[in-house]
Amino acid sequence: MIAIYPGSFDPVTFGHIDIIERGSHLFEWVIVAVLRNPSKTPLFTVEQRLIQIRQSISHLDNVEVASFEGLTVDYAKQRKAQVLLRGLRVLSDFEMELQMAHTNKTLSDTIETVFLATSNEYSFLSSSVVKEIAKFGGSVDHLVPNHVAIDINRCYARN
Ligand code: COD
Repeated sequence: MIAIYPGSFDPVTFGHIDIIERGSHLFEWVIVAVLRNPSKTPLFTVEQRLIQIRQSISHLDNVEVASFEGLTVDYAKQRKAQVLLRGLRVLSDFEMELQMAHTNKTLSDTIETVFLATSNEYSFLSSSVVKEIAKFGGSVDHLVPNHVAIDINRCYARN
């Protein structure tokens, strides 16, 4: 079974990587799909994020990293994926994720959303938290892979 793990990944964190690793044990093939969203101003370009994620998951041989535009379900159909993989951290995630899952179900009846609960140690972790800490000069070494921390520090050092 093929699963798509869609997201912004701006930047990828240990929380995302944990979901990817666990998803790779459950599904034959996992496609980490970075949305090209022209209405958002990300910290990293899609191309930078693709490189960051690829370096982070190079130890997994059934995971691919790609970008997509438009609706996630359309991309899933195009890639012949049956599952949308999503992570759940806190109750507020659940509300948003459930709404998204229901919306996607109305768009495609054949694609199911599967949720993985965050591992305890990453339950507080989000890309926004990482950016906030780095912006104010804190260390993010324990939250993202080393190559991503270097990219983030370079970004904020310039600003
Ligand atoms: N532990 C576990 N899971 C985590 C953690 C963590 N520490 N951090 C993040 N996650 C999970 C998130 O809950 C999410 O499931 C996933 O990782 C990705 O997170 P983000 O923040 O990088 O990405 P999102 O949630 O901003 O991605 C949103 C999409 C791009 C998937 C969504 O906007 C989308 O599908 N857009 C395309 C248009 C579309 O199809 N719209 C209709 C559906 S509403």
